[in-house]
This record gives sequence, structure tokens and C-alpha cells, in this order.
Amino acid sequence: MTTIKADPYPWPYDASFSVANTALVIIDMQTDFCGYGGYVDKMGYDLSLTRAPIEPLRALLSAARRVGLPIIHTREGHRPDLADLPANKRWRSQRIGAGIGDPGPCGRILVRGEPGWEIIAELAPIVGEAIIDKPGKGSFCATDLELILHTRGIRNLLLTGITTDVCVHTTMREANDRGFECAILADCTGATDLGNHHAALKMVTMQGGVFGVVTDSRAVHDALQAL
Ligand code: C5J
Repeated sequence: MTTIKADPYPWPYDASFSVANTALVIIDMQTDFCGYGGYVDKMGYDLSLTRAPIEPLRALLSAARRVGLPIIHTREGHRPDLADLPANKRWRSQRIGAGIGDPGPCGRILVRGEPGWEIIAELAPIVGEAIIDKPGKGSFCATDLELILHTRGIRNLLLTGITTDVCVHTTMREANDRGFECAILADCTGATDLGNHHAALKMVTMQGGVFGVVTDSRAVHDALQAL
């Protein structure tokens, strides 16, 4: 057991970091959020910001696989009949020109089974890695993530993926309120706006670590080596 260098305290709080009780959570690294022709692209945002975490994440994922750290992937998306798509979420997406459920260059936007909804090839899950399908921003809402974590004895979460200020932050807040010890990785996350990325990271460090800590992949690589 060891700790990871982080802000505002060495993580986890009880120095319990080990492959037995910690998971690497990779949130929504889907074409719709970081690929050409996907949802974020259709909304007109700068894709380089949501693609920035791909390379650091790829290196971290392979290190995590080497040491046997549990890995959990999430995907945001809706049923093909859109039965789980709240009307206001659909309306807002249509308003910005990227209607969820509408056809696009990568298939129907944010619909399960469509090419745009798939996790990008660079970070594709392999057998044995859990995949959580979620209709909302948080990974705990309407999913079995909490049950899976409890069943596996996982209480520390390394949070990565996109977007920092939306799905990663919502998941971090949900996890923190459930008693999980969370770290968010600055270089393995990205937002549709750079200011929001930095603000979301800063929020975590307030009040002594109000939602946990901020760290980066270098610190996690170092800790994995020390294990
Ligand atoms: C958003 C996400 N931004 N994965 N989803 O709608 O952050």
C-alpha cells in the first residue's frame, strides 16, 4: 500500500492505494465526445481539447493493465427508442444543432450501438473490464456501478476521461457523496472549454479537498511502480 502525490493531500487519505481496492475509471472516451463528426464536433467545440487526454490515458491504461488494476469504462448514450432521454436534454441538444437521436456523420447522435457512441479504438475495453452504460452525466445514476464497486471491494477511484466539468465532475461528486475516495487526473481529462477544465480541477482542491484530490498520470505511474 502506498500514496500518490496529489493536491491538496497525498492520496488516498488513509495511504491505502493498492490494486486490490482501487479502480481506474475512464469516462465517456467515445467518438461522440472526441471524434470527428460526433456530438461535440457537431456542437462546434474545439476537438483538440477533448482529444488531449487520449495519449496520456493510453499510456496509463496499458500500465494499469500490466499491474492488474481494475478498469471501468463508461459510455453516455440512450436507447434507440429514446425512452431514457429526458425531453429537456433532447430539446437543448437540438437547440445547439446536435440533436440527440438525430442522424449525423457517425450515426444517430449519442444512441447506443451507433458508431459515434462507441469508445474510441485507442482506448477500447478488453475482456474483463467493466463497461457502464449511463443515460446521464453521472456514472452512478441509473447504473449498477455502485454495486460493482462494493462487490469488488473497491473504495478508491482514479477518475479520467471527458468531459472534466460535466461527466467526470458529476461522477466525482456522486462517488464522493457515497464515501468513495476520489482522485481526478489533470492530464487524463479534458473539457470543451479550457477555462472550465482548469476551474473544475480547482474546485476539487477547495475546502481541504472537497471532492477528493487532483493528480496526474506521472504521479500514478510513479505509485504503480512503487507498489
Ligand atoms: C457531456 C460528458 N458533456 N461526457 N457529456 O455532455 O461530459
